[in-house]
Amino acid sequence: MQTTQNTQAIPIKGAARFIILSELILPFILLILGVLLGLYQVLARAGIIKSPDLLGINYYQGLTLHGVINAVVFTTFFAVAFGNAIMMHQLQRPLKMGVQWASWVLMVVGTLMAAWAMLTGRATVLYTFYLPMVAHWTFYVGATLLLIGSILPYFLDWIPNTLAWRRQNPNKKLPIAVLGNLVNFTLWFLIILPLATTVLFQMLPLSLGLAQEANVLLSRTLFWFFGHALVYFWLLPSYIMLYTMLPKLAGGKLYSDPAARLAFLLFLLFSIPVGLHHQYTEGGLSSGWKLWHAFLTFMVALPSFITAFTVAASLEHAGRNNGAQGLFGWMSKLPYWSKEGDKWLFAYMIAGLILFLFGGITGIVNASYNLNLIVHNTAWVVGHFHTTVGGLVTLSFLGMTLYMIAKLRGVEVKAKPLALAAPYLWMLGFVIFEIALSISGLQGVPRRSNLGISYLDSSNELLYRADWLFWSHVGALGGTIAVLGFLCFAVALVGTLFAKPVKQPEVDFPIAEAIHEEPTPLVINLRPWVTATLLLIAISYTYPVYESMTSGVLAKSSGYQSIENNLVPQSALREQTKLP
Ligand code: HAS
Repeated sequence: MQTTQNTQAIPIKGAARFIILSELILPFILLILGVLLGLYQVLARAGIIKSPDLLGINYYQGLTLHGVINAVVFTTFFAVAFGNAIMMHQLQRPLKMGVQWASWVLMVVGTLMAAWAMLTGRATVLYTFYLPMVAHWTFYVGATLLLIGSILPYFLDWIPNTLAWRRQNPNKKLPIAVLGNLVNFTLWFLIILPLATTVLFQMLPLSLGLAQEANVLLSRTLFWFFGHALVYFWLLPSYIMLYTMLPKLAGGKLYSDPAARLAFLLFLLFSIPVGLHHQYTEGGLSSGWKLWHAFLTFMVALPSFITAFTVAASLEHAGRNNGAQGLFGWMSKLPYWSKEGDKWLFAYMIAGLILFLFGGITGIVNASYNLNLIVHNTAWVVGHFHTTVGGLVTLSFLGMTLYMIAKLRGVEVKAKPLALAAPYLWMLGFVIFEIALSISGLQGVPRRSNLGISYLDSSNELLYRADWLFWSHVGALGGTIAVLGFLCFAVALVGTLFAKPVKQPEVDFPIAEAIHEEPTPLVINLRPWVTATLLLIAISYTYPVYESMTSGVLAKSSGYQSIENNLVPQSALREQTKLP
């Protein structure tokens, strides 16, 4: 089979250009609010802001907006925009505009509905939104429209285009980026199904008053069926960039084409049957099944270890190409600060990779059944996800957003020094934040708590914990540095957005060639992988779902009192959160 990575730029104009550009710009506008609310969170948690709300947005409402905008809306829009562009580029086929418009309208309307519900305090349910918390129906319908809109291109545009490409190129391997993107959206489709089940049959009826009760355990099991694989839906676009673009940006080649394909296929296999690792402490599920999911969670780290090796080998190759000597000399011959051409994009990926080292180590700790009992629901977990989704994922998405906007507008990236400083400030900020939150977590600092009006309020004799103060302040410092990085990025992005075009708009990516391209049947035939994936999901989830249905606790039992709390007006909520 021949190699197939397309490296030709494709001219783009009209509706296709508008759709991809707006799918990048709209979430970026929301992201500004999401990041600023993140700053409020970290300052409130450190007790630097001592208030139950900021500008009328209370702590939990802000936390919900921060999580939903940053982790759900920004990532979903980006995945679709990037998927559209990479499929066009690698298959050299136009997008199907009817499908794209339908997808765009559904995603935008859905986002606006959910944003309205959150901003008006009708959906203060955090980004995980599982029962027993209940939001206004517009939140669920909005989220559903966003998800349906995001999956349409996969079924009605990318799959038909891939099949047409296959017919024209029977002897060529699917380009790696196409494989990665299709794996990602296959995963997306499979995990939307359990989420839709709990949203449509449990949450929405409760919210509309059509049902009075729901099985909370079942809802959570279905949510985490979706919820952990969701993190790989965020991660895989970054991995596509690491495998297909980073080696070229660094000045070299991808070390191994089959290793890249194997990593994506292993994600398909292992991303889903691991959800119970979020429920180790949850009663009603037997420990044998939790242990099985713990085992599979270690397996899902395998493709990331493969990636660490393959990316490091590709970077070593690039460093030696750039003239490096000795065992580790290659590390100093990479274009960390290069402003030449598109090489500035390297900074976003390498800074993300360094953060991901922390995210990976903390993830393995989380996965360990016994260690998880120490860190669960503490600040430790917050550190973990700010170096994974907040680290590699956000940095690569931001860098690629800037890169794609420049190409789609036919302009040069503006304020390159700021664009280059941004990822390193973000990285520095979140390394500090991660260390601080990990230590805080081990001290027992809870996550999702407004510490400023509770444990870190010195006037509160009952709760005050002076020993939590130092690391919370260090965390606030880290968060503030990261927000500074974001502001640098925002200046470069806005400059690029309004710069005068100097060339034809195009879709173009710096796609690397591979050093090793040996034919490897294991990673070419997709059918066994899909079959094994469905089988493993069935084995891992049949009994836990049955157990949840038979031993789940109902939402109105005495352990859960918050359903009404989430539907009360803001003024009443504020009264309730006031401490004596
Ligand atoms: Fe996680 C909780 C386990 C990866 C996101 N995770 C979360 C939550 C989020 C999240 C958002 O087992 C919180 C959910 C909530 O709100 O409750 N996670 C893992 C494991 C991995 C992992 C085992 N997580 C991610 C990724 C995320 C993400 C990726 C987002 C994108 N996570 C857990 C568990 C929990 C959890 C438990 C529940 C905790 C609890 O109790 O609530 C693994 O996939 C990680 C594997 C990663 C590696 C790292 C490989 C390193 C690489 C970098 C190489 C660097 C180079 C640079 C080459 C093994 C690829 C070279 C440098 C030069 C200078 C040249």
